[in-house]
Formats: sequence, structure tokens, C-alpha cells
Amino acid sequence: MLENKIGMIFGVANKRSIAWACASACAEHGARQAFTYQGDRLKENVEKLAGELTDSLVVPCDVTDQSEVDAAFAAVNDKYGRLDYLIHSIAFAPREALEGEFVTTTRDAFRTALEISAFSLTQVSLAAAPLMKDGGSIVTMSYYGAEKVVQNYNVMGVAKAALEASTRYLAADLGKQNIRVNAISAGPINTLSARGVKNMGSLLGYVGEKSPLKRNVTAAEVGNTALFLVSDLASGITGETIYVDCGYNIMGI
Ligand code: 1JT
Repeated sequence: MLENKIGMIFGVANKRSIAWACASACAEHGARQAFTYQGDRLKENVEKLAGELTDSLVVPCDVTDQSEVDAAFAAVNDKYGRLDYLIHSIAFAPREALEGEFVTTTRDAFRTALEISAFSLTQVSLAAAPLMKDGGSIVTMSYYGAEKVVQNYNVMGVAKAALEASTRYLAADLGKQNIRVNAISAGPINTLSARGVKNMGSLLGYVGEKSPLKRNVTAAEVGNTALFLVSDLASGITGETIYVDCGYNIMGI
């Protein structure tokens, strides 16, 4: 389904990463992919994972450094000469910001969370567009805390709201170049990021009980949805936030 397509994946930390589940699903369908990693600590992990796939590329990219972003896209252009899809699966907020009350969010935590988790989508979309010569597809990851209050999610909820709105504005701008932009709103998954969060176990238990499917979503299920969104099967879908959460978001009391 993705034969002859080139993808660029932001946000692999290890094999449990949502970004890796997306990349695996796409690789199974014939895509070749470039991976970015943030910081030297993650370099080895990402190189090992990417090494399992054919004709992959691994480049450093800290989105707070524009020169690294420019260099990452230049490396993709040098190796493949084009880009068909991009998966954005990065977010950050200081740990203290994901505990206690939202009202105590500091200026610094707010700025950092919004810059890394929301602005970076606009930043990489602008850089990707010139390489998407036959159109393209951009997919980002959101969470329910963007639209309803989820205790402790705090400033990340505000960042995800900005991310979902950015998805719509980017879809409107890039549609004329046949570039689609969509978000997946994933249910909670036990990744490296989530593991740093207090009470993640009880959140997973709660969602697993309340969701229509009576379980939590898997990273592989999110990966399969990303595969659909980057494929031509989703050619009529843009600006959308698609829930992949075992139905949790449809429930009232
Ligand atoms: C970040 C983290 C972004 C954890 C995230 C996230 N998006 C979803 N999760 C899992 C989660 C976290 C909390 C939560 C529900 C789900 C951690 C590092 C920064 C970026 O609250 C109930 C706090």
C-alpha cells in the first residue's frame, strides 16, 4: 500500500513508542522511512530500531533548534529527494506541570509545553511541504485532555487543544498542495512518556473499564490508523481528529 513512499517519523524513543508502532505498520506495507531522535541518549535506541527496516535513515532533531530541523529535512532530501508523509509524535511538559492543579502552571512550563508539543507541528509542516512534491499526509498525536478536563493532564491539555486547532489551520493552508493534515486522539498507552506520570496505572484501569470495548487501546492499533491516514485510502480526509480510544470519548455518565 505504501510501496515507493517515503515517510519521516518524529518521536521514536524505544520500541514501545507510538511513533515506532506507526513506523512498523507503514514499513510492513512497503514504505521507506527516516527517523529523527531527540538528544544523544536516544540515538542508539533509534538506530537499532531503524536498522531493522530497509533503507532507513536516522537523523538528530531537537525541534527547539531550528538549525537541527533544517538539517534533518536536508538529509531526507539528500537521501530520498522527496517526502510523502510525516508522523509527528512528540510532546513534552515538565513533570511538575502534570501534577496538581492547572492554575499553578508556570510561564516556563506553559511556553515549553506549547512550543514542543504544538508549535513543532507547524514548524515541521512548513519544512516538509516543499519535499511533498506529489502531495502528502501529515499525522500528529493528540489526547482527550485537549477537549475535556482530565485531572493532572493540565498544560498538556492546553497544548493538545492548540495542536488540534493547528491541525485544522495547517489542513486549510496545505490543502492546495494536496497535503492532508490529521490528528489521532489516542487513548492512554503505557509508553516511556506515560510511565513518568503519577497514577498512570489507575488511569489505564479506569479507561479499560469504562470504554465500550472494555479495554485499553494498543500502540499497534494507533499505528494501523496512522497507516490508513498516510495511505491513499484516506485521500478525502483532512483537518480531522480521529479517536482511537476503544470508544472511551463517546461515553457520558
Ligand atoms: C506527555 C506525557 C504527553 C504524557 C502524555 C502525553 N500525552 C498523553 N500522555 C499520557 C497521559 C498523561 C497524563 C494523563 C493522561 C495521559 C508525559 C511527558 C510530557 C508529554 O493525565 C491523566 C498526565
